[in-house]
Amino acid sequence: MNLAAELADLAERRGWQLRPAFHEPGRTWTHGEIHDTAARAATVLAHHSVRRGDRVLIALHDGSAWIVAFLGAARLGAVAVLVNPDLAPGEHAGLAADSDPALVLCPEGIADRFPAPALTGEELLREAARAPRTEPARLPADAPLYVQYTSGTTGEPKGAVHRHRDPFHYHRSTGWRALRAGERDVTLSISRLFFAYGFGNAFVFPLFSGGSAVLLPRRPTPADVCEACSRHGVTLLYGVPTSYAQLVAEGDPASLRTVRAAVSAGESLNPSLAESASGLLGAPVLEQIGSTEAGHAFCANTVEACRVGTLGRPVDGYRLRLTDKDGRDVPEGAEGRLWVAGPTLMAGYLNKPRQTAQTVVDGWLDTGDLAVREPDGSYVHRGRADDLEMVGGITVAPHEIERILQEHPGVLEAAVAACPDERGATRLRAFVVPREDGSVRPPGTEELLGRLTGRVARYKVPRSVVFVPELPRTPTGKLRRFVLRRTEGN
Ligand code: 3SK
Repeated sequence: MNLAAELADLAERRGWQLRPAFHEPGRTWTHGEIHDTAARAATVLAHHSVRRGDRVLIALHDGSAWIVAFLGAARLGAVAVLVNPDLAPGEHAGLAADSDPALVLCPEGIADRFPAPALTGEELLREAARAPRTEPARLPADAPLYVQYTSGTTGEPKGAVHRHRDPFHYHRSTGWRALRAGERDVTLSISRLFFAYGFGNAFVFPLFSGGSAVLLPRRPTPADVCEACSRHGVTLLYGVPTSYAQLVAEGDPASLRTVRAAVSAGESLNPSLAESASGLLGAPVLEQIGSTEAGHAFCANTVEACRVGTLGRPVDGYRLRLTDKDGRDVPEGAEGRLWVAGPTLMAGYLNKPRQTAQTVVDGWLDTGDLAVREPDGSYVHRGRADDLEMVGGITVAPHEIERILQEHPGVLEAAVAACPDERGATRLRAFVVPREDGSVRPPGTEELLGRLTGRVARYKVPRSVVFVPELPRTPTGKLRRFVLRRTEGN
């Protein structure tokens, strides 16, 4: 099989050629144009010495060149390495050293960061317009298709390898069964194409369902989201909790009327934020969880069944387990470490057999998350297993405290970290983003800390509260707690 060829055949069989596939500023590409240009882009890549099995590093901003580069590489049997174009020079050099690409596709002006020859997206599209089509390489279904780097909240990036067959499952279990993504849908994903979440949302689902996606070169602001929604009639919006918080503060409900469902991932979604975002959009906000190593979502709320405050149920084809510290299954209602088994677990981390063996054990992927299974089969996220703060020699799970702070209607987001006080001792400090849309009175320190009294042990009550406009996060929306820990003050 070959993913690029299968998608092109699907578009032909279903008569999608003239339907819009990708809207970028200034141009809409149809499904037919995308697949035809990709078949020609494969020839361009071959002219630039890319062979079956070689890697092609794609560090382009979201747009048609990204899509065509990915499908062109897949058609040849080459492996796309998906990289954030906005990384620092040393970070790009590190990923290129790890993945050893035969060719790099990157924006103008940064080619000298990479030892391999490079083309810009504009050059690829220009050369593809004149090139003949290349026949697809016939590959086994488990041939490697792409490498996606985990962004990581700390530590070195690891490249998860996924196969040609994996996107079929992403679409069947999440795109179709959870979201009913179809021909009439217009997608907007805050998460970029090089992330697992954005890749499924804005590349896989539209191509498998005959719908379309809006591709913006930069991560959209709330004003961009509103503009894209009114211009293109977006029906499926994919964001992270912070983007929904910003949209609630600044979004214009009239321009968001076409949204039929919104999805939130990357971090736990505070139920009061879910309610206000849902009120703004007039549509459900469906929380889900996935990972780069699993490829896409493995537990999700669906358009047919959504329970706010939960991650929903395992998506079709995936199984979940919760274990205690000795690896034994925990009973319903008890917190445990979350493992997932399913058809799209990564083939492994590139060049890292030891880390692969630590992460995938007997076909089960260690997600590093903590969760509880409820009687109705839904899962509730309880933070990261390694996300523990140490105060006075005692470990504290910040998630437990944050959940209570976030129950206050005037709190948009809250995070807790162990920070040094003026004497150098470590104290818990809460960082709170107040809701500033005028709908509720902002909370005071006493009031917030008072909510914790009696609900958590005294040593878990933060010594101070700092009000901040936003929390430091990775581009996928995960909290960078280590940045908070470095904050000085009382
Ligand atoms: O970050 C997540 O939880 C996620 C959700 C859906 C798909 C992919 C990812 C990484």
